Amino acid sequence: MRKKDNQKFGTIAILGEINVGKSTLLNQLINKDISIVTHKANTTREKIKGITSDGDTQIVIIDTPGLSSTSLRTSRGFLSQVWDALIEANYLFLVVDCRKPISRTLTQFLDQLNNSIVGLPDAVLVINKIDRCTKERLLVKSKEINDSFTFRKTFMISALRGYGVSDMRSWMLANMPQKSWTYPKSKRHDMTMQKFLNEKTRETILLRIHQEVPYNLEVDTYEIETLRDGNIKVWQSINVQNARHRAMLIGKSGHTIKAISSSSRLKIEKALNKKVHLFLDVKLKKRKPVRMQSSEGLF
Ligand SMILES: Nc1nc2c(ncn2[C@@H]2O[C@H](COP(=O)(O)OP(=O)(O)OP(=O)(O)O)[C@@H](O)[C@H]2O)c(=O)[nH]1
Ligand SMILES: [Mg+2]
Repeated sequence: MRKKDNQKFGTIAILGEINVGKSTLLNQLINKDISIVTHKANTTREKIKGITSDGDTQIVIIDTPGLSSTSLRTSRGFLSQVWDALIEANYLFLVVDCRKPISRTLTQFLDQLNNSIVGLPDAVLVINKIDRCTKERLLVKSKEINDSFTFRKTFMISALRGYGVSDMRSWMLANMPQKSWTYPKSKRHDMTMQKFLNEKTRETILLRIHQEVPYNLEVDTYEIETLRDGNIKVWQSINVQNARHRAMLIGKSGHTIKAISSSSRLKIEKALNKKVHLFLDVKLKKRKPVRMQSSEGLF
C-alpha cells in the first residue's frame, strides 16, 4: 500500500433508471466485468461494489439496481440498497440514456433528492449512450436535466464504447478526499466466489431465454470443489416458483438447460482462467411472499 499520508479514498454511487448502462459503466471504470449486463430491464438486483486503485487514489464504485416507478414506490429491499449506497458515497453519479425523455420516475427521484433533509453527496450527471444520439440532442438533454437539479459536473459518454470514460476517470481521481485506503491495491470487487458464479449463470439465463424471464428466479451455488489440478467443480440450482418456469428452463429433452450450462461454464472458465465442471439443476422452490411497502418515500 502507498504511504498513508498521501492517500486519497472515496466512494461513488451509480444510480439511474433501469437499462441506462449503469453496470456497463461500472465495468468500464474498473476495467473488469464484474456486474452483469444484458439488454433486459432489471438486470442488477443487488448493489455491487467495484474497486479501482490508481497512483495514490482508491475509489469504490457502487452499482445499484435500476430506478423504476415500481421499485421507487414498493420495494423495501430496493430502497435500502439505494439509501445505503447514497449514505456511503462522496459522489452520486446519475446515469441517463440520451435517447430517453425525462420520465416521471426520474423527476420524482430528483424531487426527493432536492427535498431531502439528509445530507446528500455531490451529484454528477452522466449522459450515456452518446453513440446513439446527435450533438443537438445531447445539449437539449443536458439543459433539461440541469434545469431540474444542480449537478457539480456533466459528462457525456458511451459506457459501451468507452467514449469519454477516461476524462471521467481523471476527474474522479482528482476529486477524491484525502483519506486512507480501505482495501489492498489488488482488490477489485467485494463479491464472494459464490455470488460471482450465481451472477454469471443468471446473466446466461437472461441472455438465452427469449420469453419473459421469471423475476423471482434465483441462482444458488451450493457447492464448489477445488480439484488437485486447481480446476473447479461447481454445483448450482436455479430456483423458480412455478412448474411452467421450470419446464421453460429445462426445455424439450433438457436442451435449454444444457445450453445454459455450457454457455455459463465457458464464461466462468474465461473469467477465472481455469477449467470448470458445472452441474446445474432447476428446482421448484416456493418462497414466502415478501411483504411489500406502500407508497412510503425514500427520504
Ligand atoms: N449503444 C449503447 N448501448 C449501451 C451503452 N451502455 C450500455 N449499453 C447497453 O444498454 C443495455 C443495458 O446496459 P446495463 O449496463 O445492463 O444497464 P443497467 O442500467 O445496469 O440496467 P439495470 O441493471 O437493468 O438497471 C445493454 O444492452 C448494454 O450493452 C452505450 O454507451 N451505448
Ligand atoms: Mg445493471
